[in-house]
Amino acid sequence: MSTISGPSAAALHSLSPSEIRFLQSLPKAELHAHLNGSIPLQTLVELAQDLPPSTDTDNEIAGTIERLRSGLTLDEISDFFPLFPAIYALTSTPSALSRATRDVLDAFLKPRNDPLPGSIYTPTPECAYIELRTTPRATAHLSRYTYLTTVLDEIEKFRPDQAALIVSIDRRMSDADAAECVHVAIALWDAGRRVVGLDLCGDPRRGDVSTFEKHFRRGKDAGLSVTVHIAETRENTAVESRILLGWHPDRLGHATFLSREYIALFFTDERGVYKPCIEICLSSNLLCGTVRSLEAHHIQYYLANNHPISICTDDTLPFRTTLLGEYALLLAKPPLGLGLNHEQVRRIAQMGMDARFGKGK
Ligand code: 6MZ
Repeated sequence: MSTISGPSAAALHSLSPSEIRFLQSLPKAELHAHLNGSIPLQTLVELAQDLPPSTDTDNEIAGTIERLRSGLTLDEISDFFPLFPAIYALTSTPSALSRATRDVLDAFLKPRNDPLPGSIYTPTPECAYIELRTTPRATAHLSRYTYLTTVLDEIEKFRPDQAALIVSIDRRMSDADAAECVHVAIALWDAGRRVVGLDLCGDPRRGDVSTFEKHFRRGKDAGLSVTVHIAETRENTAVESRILLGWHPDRLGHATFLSREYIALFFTDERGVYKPCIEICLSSNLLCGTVRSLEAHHIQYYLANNHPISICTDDTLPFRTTLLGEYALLLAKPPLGLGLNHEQVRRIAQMGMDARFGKGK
């Protein structure tokens, strides 16, 4: 199976060679990519082959790989999160985590040969810059500190203007686990490692976001930037969004169901300058069923209101996409894409570059 076969594949296939070359030529920033959701399928297959047999996990791993191979369909967003225990079983040693991180970074930063399967387009990197995010896990083989240094060792093989790390806190975490993640993130940032921010992620139907406020404040006070997954589903959105916007995050992930009332209330401070960039993940939203169609997608509102956005992949493997594919969704004519013109797409790519946390590092 090609790595790209979701909604973005049809958009990409509909473009002319010169339109694809145009998209390839734009300097693009990938600001919302989860490490464990972006591992190439072939890497997962090989990591599974390397794993010693275990009756506890073998079936689950084989089943998850098969679902990913055959092109995952989801009935709703909560069907998405059960993919991760099997993937996590494959990335829980230092060597497997290094390998996975390396392959993810290579997929984004090394020239790709296959923007369209079977085509002969010039190999070009997916993006100029990536802020890869991941949730530090403590496993039998890794502490949270070692987890993050293992990932950072791979990230720091690239230049600072190419790759940086965002540390994710999963909203299903206990208070003590979240505190530890932030503590380690700050220690690494203070030590000059290439950590640039914190993220709040995880199943939006789980956890109480208010419990994380003190940890995110600590990170912000230490100098880290902050992004949060916000209003990804309709449930709890009003109460949660008010809490999360109160943290004044530097960027917002998804913001699908953010109400116009809150946008009016929060997106202008006394100087009228608080306009956090919205990380937009088109294929993710379509495949998780949180957005019905591109026509109904909240990107339309943000574009019409000249609000900064950044185009991102979220999880390339389950959403069967690439960053080029997500940009194809902007340029392709409706109903396959949004039908934006070259100048609009160029401006969107620039907005993503402008919203990097790692600009100063
Ligand atoms: C919320 C998501 C997500 O961190 O282990 N994750 N959280 N919404 C999404 N959109 C569909 N996609 C991924 O990568 C996997 C973790 O990222 C979060 C989930 O918590 C998932 O367990 P890392 O590298």
